[in-house]
Amino acid sequence: MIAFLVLIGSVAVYGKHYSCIHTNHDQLLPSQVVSNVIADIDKDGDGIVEPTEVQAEFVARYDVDKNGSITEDEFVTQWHRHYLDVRNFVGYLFHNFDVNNDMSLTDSDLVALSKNLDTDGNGEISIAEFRTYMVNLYTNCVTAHGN
Ligand SMILES: [Ca+2]
Ligand SMILES: [Ca+2]
Ligand SMILES: [Ca+2]
Ligand SMILES: [Ca+2]
Repeated sequence: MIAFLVLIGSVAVYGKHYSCIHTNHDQLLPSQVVSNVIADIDKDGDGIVEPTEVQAEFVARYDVDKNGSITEDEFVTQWHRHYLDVRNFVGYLFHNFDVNNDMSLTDSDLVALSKNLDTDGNGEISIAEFRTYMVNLYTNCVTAHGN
C-alpha cells in the first residue's frame, strides 16, 4: 500500500477525485458499454458468466504485469482503453470491484463479487444478473463498501 502510493504519488493519485457520473468518450450509454463488456466476457455466448470466462477476461487482460493482482492503474488504463469510459469513472468502478478494499483486484474480490451478483443464488451468474448489477453501478452512484 505504502509502496504503491509512493510509486505513483508524484501524480497525486490519492488526491484525485472519482466520479460516479458516467461519461464516455464515444458518447456510449451505460447500457451500451455494459453490452460490450458482456460480449467480451461471455465468450461462449451461453448467457452465463463462468468463473473461467472472468479469469480469461479480467486476469489475462487487465493484469498487465502478470503478478496475480490488478492494480487500480492497470484496471483504469485497460478499461478506459477498451470501453472509453473516462478515467475518473473507471476509478469509481475499480473501488466497487475491490470488495476487500486493499487497492488491488484479486481472486478474493472476484469470489465476493460473484456472490453479490448471483442474486437468485443458483450458483451461476446469468447475463441478466450481470447486466442488472453493472447498469446499477453505472447509473445509481453506488457507494463502494457501503460507506
Ligand atoms: Ca459463458
Ligand atoms: Ca498486476
Ligand atoms: Ca481487493
Ligand atoms: Ca444466478
